[in-house]
Amino acid sequence: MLIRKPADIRPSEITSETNYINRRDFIRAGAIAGGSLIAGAAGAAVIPDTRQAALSGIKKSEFSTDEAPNSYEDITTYNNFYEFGTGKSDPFRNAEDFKPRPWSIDVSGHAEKTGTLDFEDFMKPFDLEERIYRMRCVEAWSMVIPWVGISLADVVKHFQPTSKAKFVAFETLNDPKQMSGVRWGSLDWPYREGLTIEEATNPLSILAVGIYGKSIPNQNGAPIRLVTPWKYGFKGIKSIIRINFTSSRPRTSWNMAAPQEYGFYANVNPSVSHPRWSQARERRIGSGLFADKQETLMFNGYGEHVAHLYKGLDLRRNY
Ligand SMILES: Nc1nc2c(c(=O)[nH]1)N[C@H]1C(S)=C(S)[C@@H](COP(=O)(O)O)O[C@H]1N2
Ligand SMILES: [Mo]
Repeated sequence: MLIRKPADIRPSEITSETNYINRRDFIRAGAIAGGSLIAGAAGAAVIPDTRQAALSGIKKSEFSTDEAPNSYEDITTYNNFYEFGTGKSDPFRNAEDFKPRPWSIDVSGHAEKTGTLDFEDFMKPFDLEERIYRMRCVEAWSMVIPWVGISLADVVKHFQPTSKAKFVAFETLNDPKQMSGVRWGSLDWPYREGLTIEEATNPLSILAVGIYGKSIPNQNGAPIRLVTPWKYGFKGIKSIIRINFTSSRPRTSWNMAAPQEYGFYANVNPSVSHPRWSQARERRIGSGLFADKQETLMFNGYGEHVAHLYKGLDLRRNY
């Protein structure tokens, strides 16, 4: 985000990304179907990555938007995941061999239940839900993503935080062997994020483990990542290995990197500009290169569920 502004994303770059995808999926489709998909010439729809496992027992949610979701292609090829590079198509290309299993999550801090859990054991107590949410990146682009996830409020309650726990801190895996981007100093690794306990237990907050009914692809934060749809996308920390209940506000990656540009709260707010660009409007990915930008909504349109969390807080100072 420090590195490139939305205006720097040129149409030529998007074209070359599309060509790349068609080439890769052409090769993959050939391997699966013995080359019988030759008719899928340039410009054809990309074949979704069939290696993702289908998830079952997914409940619908009243919190889902009825806006049209972005395509699987948009959601899995236009990403921010600096551990795999800073370009939008880098995570798609560089995370292919990343191993999201076996995986364990360490739960620590002010809670009755703590310890290191295998991913499968971590997941067991919780129900899978579909949550179709808008996602607004601080770089002024947005998508609609049909996540599959578990309620973060359920997760927090399960571990029984004590009265000392005021925040929940998260950390991403930091593995230079698997993540080519962490060999570079683009951020101070590991990627870190955090929420207040009230934010973490808001019904909108989820830990996502899937997209479009299948397990979440590596580039989107496999095997588990945070989603808080009223906040800028950078709060949605990917590939989580650590959850820590803390009494003081945890340090968070983009706030550490540029505190005058990225705050702790990072609530979507069209009236507070980024120092280098306006946040009043956003480009919906997939709407076409010449589509008008759309208006950005306060709390990304989720105010009825979250505005009460910030009563009495000056949202211009506490950005
Ligand atoms: N570990 C980690 N998590 C991350 C990031 C990152 O670079 N590293 N980028 C963030 C940003 S800026 C955004 S907009 C979202 C993008 O999520 P998506 O690629 O699944 O759309 O992931 C967030 N989570
Ligand atoms: Mo972002």
